[in-house]
Amino acid sequence: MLKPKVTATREMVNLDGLWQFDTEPNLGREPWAGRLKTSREAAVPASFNDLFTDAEIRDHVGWVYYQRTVRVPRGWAGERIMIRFESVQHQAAVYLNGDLVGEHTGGYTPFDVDITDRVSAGEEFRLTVGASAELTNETIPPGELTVHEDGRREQKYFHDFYNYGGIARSVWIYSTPQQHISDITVTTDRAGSAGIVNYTVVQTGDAPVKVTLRDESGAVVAEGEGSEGKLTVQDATLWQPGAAYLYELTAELVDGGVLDSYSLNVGIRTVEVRGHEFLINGEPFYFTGFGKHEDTPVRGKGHDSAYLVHDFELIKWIGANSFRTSHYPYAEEVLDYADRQGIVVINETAAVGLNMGVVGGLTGKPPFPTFSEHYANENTQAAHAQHLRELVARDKNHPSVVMWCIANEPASNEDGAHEYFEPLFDMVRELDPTRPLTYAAVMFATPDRDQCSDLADVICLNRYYGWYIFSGQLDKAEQYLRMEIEGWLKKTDKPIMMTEYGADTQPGLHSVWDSPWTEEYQTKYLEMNHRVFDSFPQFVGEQVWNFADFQTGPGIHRVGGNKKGIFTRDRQPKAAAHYLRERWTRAGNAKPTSTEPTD
Ligand code: BDP
Repeated sequence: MLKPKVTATREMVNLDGLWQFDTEPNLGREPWAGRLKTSREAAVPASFNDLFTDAEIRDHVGWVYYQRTVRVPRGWAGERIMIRFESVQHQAAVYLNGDLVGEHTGGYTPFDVDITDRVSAGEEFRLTVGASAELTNETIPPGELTVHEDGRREQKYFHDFYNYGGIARSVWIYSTPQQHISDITVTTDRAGSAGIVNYTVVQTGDAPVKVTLRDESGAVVAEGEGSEGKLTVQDATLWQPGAAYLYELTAELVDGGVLDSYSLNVGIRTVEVRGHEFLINGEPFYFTGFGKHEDTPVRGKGHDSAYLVHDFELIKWIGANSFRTSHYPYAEEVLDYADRQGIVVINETAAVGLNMGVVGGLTGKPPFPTFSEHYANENTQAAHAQHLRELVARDKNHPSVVMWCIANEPASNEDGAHEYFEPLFDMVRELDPTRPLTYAAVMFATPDRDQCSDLADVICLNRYYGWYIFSGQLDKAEQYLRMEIEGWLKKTDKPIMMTEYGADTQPGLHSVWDSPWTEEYQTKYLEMNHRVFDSFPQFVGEQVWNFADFQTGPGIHRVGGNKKGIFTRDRQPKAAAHYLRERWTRAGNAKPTSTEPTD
């Protein structure tokens, strides 16, 4: 799926800004497509929840409506005209002058609505977008929706981050020629010092295809003809972690003149799992960094370029080389930026909460089986598959993306998990044979209980020894963590990494003892984990939970949100940030070595 772009043959208009906004209680349960009669306006892109002071809006379960008028540029006569929604969380209904013209389920992947036959160049239309953040056991992420006898709707969900809703990313109208390029797929390889760029162009019609590859100075380094081909770049400059280099591939439909033209960035690099190593460009790579969230004050999950730049600056300041898009695909702008900044990304789906054991709490005893009619059933699996197709379609060309993470903490220890996941892993391997696959394994999925590790190329573990178990007892935590890793090494020779480990920390709280919640404890907890990781050559990475504190749903186990951030929600460093900075800066992209404990 091609991101809308201005090219020699394409134009676009951004629809971000203030839209009229209202919620269903004021409008009734029926789909609303009339004129909104309200003085309330909501910012786009942003989650709507934290914008207003009214609790009924913040916690509204059901549809909300956004509305504005849009004028089609007068020069677009005869063009194909589309609306691109980058993210409507989680279900969208799109109305044009009152008619339903598009629907989409899945809040973290984009969709298009073709409005060519419904609008005229130079004229205005009324655009209404319904958004519902409701989650059921058949959506990804899943949730539980109860409609009470009095009509009240109650939403539960099985992840701790707040279930924000609304139009979280940009909206565009854009034009393409009628005869156009509809998709481009690029994969890369190396042959000695040469770089190989394989491309496939999908188009409407059958105009001849011309492809040109330019380097960063704009010089043409390779050319091709036809909708499929292989370009060779002599003495290629590789895309490397921490040293991004991007070529520009331009595809053109040329029949007499240029009918359509589209350009995208290409990073030449290889990714491979060999034995217990994770290789980028044939070199062992050790992941350092974080699980993140798209989460900021007031905007909620709304994309924000200022936070994007600042977060990447902090990632570089702390010496990290990577992050995981926990627990859903991030805005496409984030991946574009990671491509340009040389930051490595593990791209995760929104499949978080496929785990009834987590509902069972620390006992891990599910109230009912996760993989059953009652919860993760055939329809859930179909929604998961659709989500994966949309994710790969959007992100397949990003050099920064080195691995797909199919789910976060699914009940991979329960019966039925393998049957549920195997077809999904097979499908993604077919869609993208170039990238390794993984899932982030929950703590109940110990080496003796996990049933899905054969499906993954890298064993990714989320472990909280020293926090949820043996909290304040770091010696015991270290012993048990070590024992578990040894168990994994007996079971598999695949690379292992920690995709989550962390301790809630209230900035400003201090103690000379091992007291949970203090800044000292967060650092000691990390040091303990690192001593264990550093002693196993099979360990290929560490991503701390979390980059920053983030908003959570209601519940007494969180104090003003999840506080496991190394930075606060407004991005100030806690003490552990300085410790990590020292460790990661020293290591670069190589495996770090432990320093002595700080006491
Ligand atoms: C893990 C989840 C993550 C939570 C974290 C925590 O993957 O989303 O925020 O625990 O409890 O189980 O902090």
